[in-house]
Amino acid sequence: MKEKTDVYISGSSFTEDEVKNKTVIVIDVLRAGSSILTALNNGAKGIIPVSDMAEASEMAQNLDSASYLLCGEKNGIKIDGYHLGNSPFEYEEKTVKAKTLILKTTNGTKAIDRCSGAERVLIGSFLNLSKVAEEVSNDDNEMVIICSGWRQRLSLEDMLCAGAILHRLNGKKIPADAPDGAKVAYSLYEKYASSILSTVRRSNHAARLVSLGFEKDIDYCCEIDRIPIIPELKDGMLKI
Ligand code: 3SL
Repeated sequence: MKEKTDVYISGSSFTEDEVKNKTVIVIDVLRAGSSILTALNNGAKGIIPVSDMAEASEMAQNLDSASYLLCGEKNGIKIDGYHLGNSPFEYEEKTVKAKTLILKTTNGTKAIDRCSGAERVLIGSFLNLSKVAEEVSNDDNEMVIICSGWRQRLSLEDMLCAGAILHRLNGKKIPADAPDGAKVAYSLYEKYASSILSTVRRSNHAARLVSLGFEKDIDYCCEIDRIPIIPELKDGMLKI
């Protein structure tokens, strides 16, 4: 039973104590979570999520230069000197297979990093929606969902995805004593369940991505259950 599951609205809206010893699902639909799923599904060996560029360079220094790719964005755009940006379409098999990726993004990888004291850290997205719900339904730990959001603020697409996970876990009714965050996410999903893509397309972050030329990323990131795998953080690296 997951009736106590709380939902946090951004990567900075929780304390590290609030995730300690729990199973955490981190969501960043647009686009870090979706890129992580794509890269691992295309054979990347693992992904090291980092909070900033200094940490990324430090990680890179400890790896053989042929074995890793530096990946990430600043304000949605590939960082100068990095191999890849943060569009899932860049994470093709021919590029990422057998490579370790060091990934720095504005919100998603920071949120993941802040969960390092949790018992389990899983990546959830529309791309692996049913799989991640199934995984946590068999897990006895207390659970929380962290929406990465955008610069300490709520993102519609992440809350909607959190609601979709809760809907799969709770069925047609959320318990009366569920935390408010869970009720809000659940209700949002109930309202927009039949129009996920068009709803996400109207979100603030989708507008930002369209202005940068990444419109097709939005459609891709909203595909339900396209990649049924579970990335999990183990010793600082996301793997399947
Ligand atoms: O904030 C993040 O972690 C990114 O996913 C943002 S972007 O979609 O690459 O702009």
